Amino acid sequence: MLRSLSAGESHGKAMITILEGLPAGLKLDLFRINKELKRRQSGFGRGKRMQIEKDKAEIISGVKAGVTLGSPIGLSIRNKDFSIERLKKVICPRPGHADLAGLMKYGFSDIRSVLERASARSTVSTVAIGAICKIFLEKFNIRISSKVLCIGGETSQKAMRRQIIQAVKAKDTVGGVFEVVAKGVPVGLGSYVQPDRRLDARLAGNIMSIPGIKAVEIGLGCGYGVSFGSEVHDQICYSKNKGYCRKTNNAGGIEGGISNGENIILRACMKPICTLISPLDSVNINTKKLAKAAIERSDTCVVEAAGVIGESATAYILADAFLEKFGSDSLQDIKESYRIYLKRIS
Ligand code: EPS
Repeated sequence: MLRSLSAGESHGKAMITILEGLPAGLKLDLFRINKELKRRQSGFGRGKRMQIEKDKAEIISGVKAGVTLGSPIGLSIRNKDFSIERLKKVICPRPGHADLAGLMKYGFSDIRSVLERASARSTVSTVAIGAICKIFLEKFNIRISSKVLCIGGETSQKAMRRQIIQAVKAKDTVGGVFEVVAKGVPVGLGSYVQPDRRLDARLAGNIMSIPGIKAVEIGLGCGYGVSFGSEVHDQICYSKNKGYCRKTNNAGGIEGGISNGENIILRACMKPICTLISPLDSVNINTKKLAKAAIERSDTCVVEAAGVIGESATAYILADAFLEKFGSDSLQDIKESYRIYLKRIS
């Protein structure tokens, strides 16, 4: 079973994360991990922090001569903007962020104490461990990608870009929808025997844990709500060379909480970033008087980056489910276990 823990504030010394449960014998490519981190920083509409940080992971533990030991993998990504002790106090909570709820929950007098950890900067850790999980999954020809489906309701590249430019001009922000697809996933990951073992529940939960995500769909998603069963359930077929297959994939590769061998397809909605340069109404937490929300350096649109983070969140769950089914001590044993399984089901 995979376990991970992350720590670090947006303007603290570093973002650190530990990934426990990966097998021994996996060659880790640091260049590949850093390439994923660079993808996270990209996208039209990203903010000025992305010009400051050049996120690179430093492997602290769990690896010898570039190969995993089966012990916890510790990673550190330093913050070039290490300024937490000298940043100004924040006293007007931003609608949509953790500011007010966090202030009340933890009893702070400065919203900065909330936003430092609530910041989307924490997704650096998600992508660092997600990159490692991708490297593991690719040993079994499982590959994960993402694409932006819409921004501000527009779906063509040109119109999406126009929406972002319009948001910049209006000192506003804009959200959208991205899709993650996992190919090569074998039938049999996850299980219906317990709610917390259902693969769809685990995937949806991990995608939903990305800051700013407000909806997750699998396959046809809410489309099922406006259809008859005869229109949407994926009819089953069989062929000598492919074995069991489906004529359609409305289920998005998961039935009964178990991967069914089709592509796993997820869609998620990333809300518009909460910091607006033309701020919304809020309340000064000291005077309780009406005030404009705080303005923090931020992005105009992060939907493309959210797709990259969504890939990592998906990779983590699929790697966890894969290890749960085929063992997790050594890559060599897992490969043998997988070979025997594929032979049996074919
Ligand atoms: C981000 C880091 C943050 C923000 C942004 C994304 O850095 P800073 O606050 O120093 O600019 O730019 O965070 C948010 C959009 C948010 O709402 O928390 C990052 O690394 O992705």
